Amino acid sequence: MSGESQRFLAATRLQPVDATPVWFMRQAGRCLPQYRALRERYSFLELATNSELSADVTCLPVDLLGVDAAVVFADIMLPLQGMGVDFEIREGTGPVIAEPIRSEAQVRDLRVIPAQEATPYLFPAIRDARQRLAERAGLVGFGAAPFTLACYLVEGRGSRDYPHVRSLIHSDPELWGRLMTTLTEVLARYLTAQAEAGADVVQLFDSWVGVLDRATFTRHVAPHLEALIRRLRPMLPVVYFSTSSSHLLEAIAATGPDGVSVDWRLSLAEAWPRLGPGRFIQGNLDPAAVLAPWPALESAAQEVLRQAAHRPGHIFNLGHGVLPDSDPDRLRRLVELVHEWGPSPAQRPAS
Ligand code: 1CP
Repeated sequence: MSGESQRFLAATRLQPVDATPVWFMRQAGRCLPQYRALRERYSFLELATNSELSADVTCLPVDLLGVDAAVVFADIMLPLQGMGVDFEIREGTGPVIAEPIRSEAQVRDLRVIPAQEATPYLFPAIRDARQRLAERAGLVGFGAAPFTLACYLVEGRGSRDYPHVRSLIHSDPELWGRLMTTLTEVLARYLTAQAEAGADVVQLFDSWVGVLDRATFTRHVAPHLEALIRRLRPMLPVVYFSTSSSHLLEAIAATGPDGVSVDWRLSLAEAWPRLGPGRFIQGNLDPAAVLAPWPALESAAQEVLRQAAHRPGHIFNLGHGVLPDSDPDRLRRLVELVHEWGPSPAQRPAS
């Protein structure tokens, strides 16, 4: 086995690994002092739209934490830059859309242009990071899933339960469908271009899908998700992430992702059979456990590994992003713990 990218990629193919691969969502842009120092000098968007700095930040956690995969330093909102949607990333709040998209005319005016024109800085950053990482780590490209991008567009900013979004689905399902079709096309282009630039897998972040009931998800969201996944899968593995969505798990699996990232609310032992055979699983330590004293963190991490039970296709991760107050030394120690947990049974020498 020649390197950690092999370990990560082997797990996405459900092949035996020498140790469980591990990376952390939001590992680049939150708790690392080196990232914070860069943020003193540049805004988030200045960093993300500068190919060289973006590649630097992408690679930081591999050097500092020893993780087996890097996640491209970008954001789920970036494709909106090519759609003619004005937004800002506000400190402490996150994305804010200048004029939330709720009318027929606004949906009609959304532009669909080639990804290279919409986000030209991103693809050189991916090519550069891919080259710098070489065999040391896999490279995870990402975008929002269509529903979560629609959440920001329609609601205008993050929300606890997205009432305007749910109301639009029910009051004008036809307009909702058109919005989702447009977003699916934009995301297919955006993620295809990431695959072509050198991403090894792509992750679809559907952070807020848990606000939907199963019937609404199945009827108004799943067909678009399935169409997006179908476009991407011939090129590379697709992993789907969501939170508070255990009521949707079977419906999510039916949309066809290669892997599913599960949050901490559901144990891996319970999630695995519900997702069915042939999928890799990422997860699912509670990010808040990283803030606890080491013995508590250690036992919480061991519990996740026990639940995974060396099934082929486990990639250790948190159940949601790294919390900003996490100590990087803790994360580094956590990576060591996961790697020391031991190889999958197929790789153990016969005794
Ligand atoms: O390690 C990394 O930071 C990797 C790059 C990355 C990723 C994977 C960023 C940079 N954002 C994301 C994904 C992302 N962005 C998600 C999905 C994951 C999740 O649920 O956490 C979501 C919902 C967003 C939207 C977004 N962008 C938020 C969340 C706001 C909310 O409604 O809760 C925020 C704060 C941003 C801005 C942003 N994106 C990334 C960074 C580093 C930042 C913060 C900028 C800063 O103030 O420094």
